[in-house]
Amino acid sequence: SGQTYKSVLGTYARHSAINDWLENVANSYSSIASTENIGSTYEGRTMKLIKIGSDGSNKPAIWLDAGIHAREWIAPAVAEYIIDQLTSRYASNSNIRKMVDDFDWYILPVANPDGYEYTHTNDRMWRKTRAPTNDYYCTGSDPNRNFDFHFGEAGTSSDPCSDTYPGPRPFSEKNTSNMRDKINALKSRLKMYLSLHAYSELWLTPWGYDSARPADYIEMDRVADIGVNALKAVHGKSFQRGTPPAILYAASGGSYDWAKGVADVKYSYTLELRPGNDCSWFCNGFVLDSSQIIPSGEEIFAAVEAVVNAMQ
Ligand code: ING
Ligand code: ZN
Repeated sequence: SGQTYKSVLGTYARHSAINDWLENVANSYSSIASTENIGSTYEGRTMKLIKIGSDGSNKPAIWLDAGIHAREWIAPAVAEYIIDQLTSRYASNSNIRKMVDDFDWYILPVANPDGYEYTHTNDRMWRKTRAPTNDYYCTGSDPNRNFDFHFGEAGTSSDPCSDTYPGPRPFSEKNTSNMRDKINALKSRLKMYLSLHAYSELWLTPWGYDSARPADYIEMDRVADIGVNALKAVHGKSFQRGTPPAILYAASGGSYDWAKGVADVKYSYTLELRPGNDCSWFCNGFVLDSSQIIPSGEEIFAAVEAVVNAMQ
């Protein structure tokens, strides 16, 4: 009725359309949802966060971000699915009502808006930010190497032209420093930090920087196991769980390592969404048909619900 916005659900939408849709969700479900601009990017785009939670002060909180890497389009689309589930089904589904009554959810669906837009307009395979480096010919730092925890160690390159260039210094990128400031403001309430990436179908436990294990690794792994089992029950996908050095590659300065190691968020995971590594040489895992968005959203939402219920 007179709505001029277009739903982004099930599509790979542009950043401005996603921001407009977030405003519409907040207006449509204003008793449980509100948006907040956590800052702007190098190119001046607004980083819009949606908070979903029913009334109550000092509630435990969950953070979820997606799209730190520009080309991983499935991740923002799945974050949008989760936002829609938590809001549109709050009134009718008792499990969802409990999730929103018990926790405040802070969801940032596009954590690297400049890079994301660049993948729509110029280079589908762009990964990094779009801020200049000290090399005139090479743009962008890897935002998932730019956090201030073991900065510039494993899995990084000092070459600004590299896709894993961590930046000149920790939090040199506006999108990561905006995330830092908001997470720090919430941090005593944050019980879980989730970061959506793609691809390979992995549930990554801390740490990413090194094969050292956190003191509570057994508990991290227990809850991750509950997540991958709930995920598999939806469409049969088997996500492998483990630390990046054990099942992928070591990489330092990642957001989830910082969330656990510095912001002290106990449960911290990075998820690598669909597709798996089973496509052959002619397919590109970052280019996933949009028919996969809703099934991916369904399985990830079930997993998120399960891990939130499993936290101690
Ligand atoms: N993968 C992640 C990356 O940033 C990762 C994997 C995350 C490793 C966090 C270590 C720590 O390289 C993708 N696809 O981006
Ligand atoms: Zn990524």
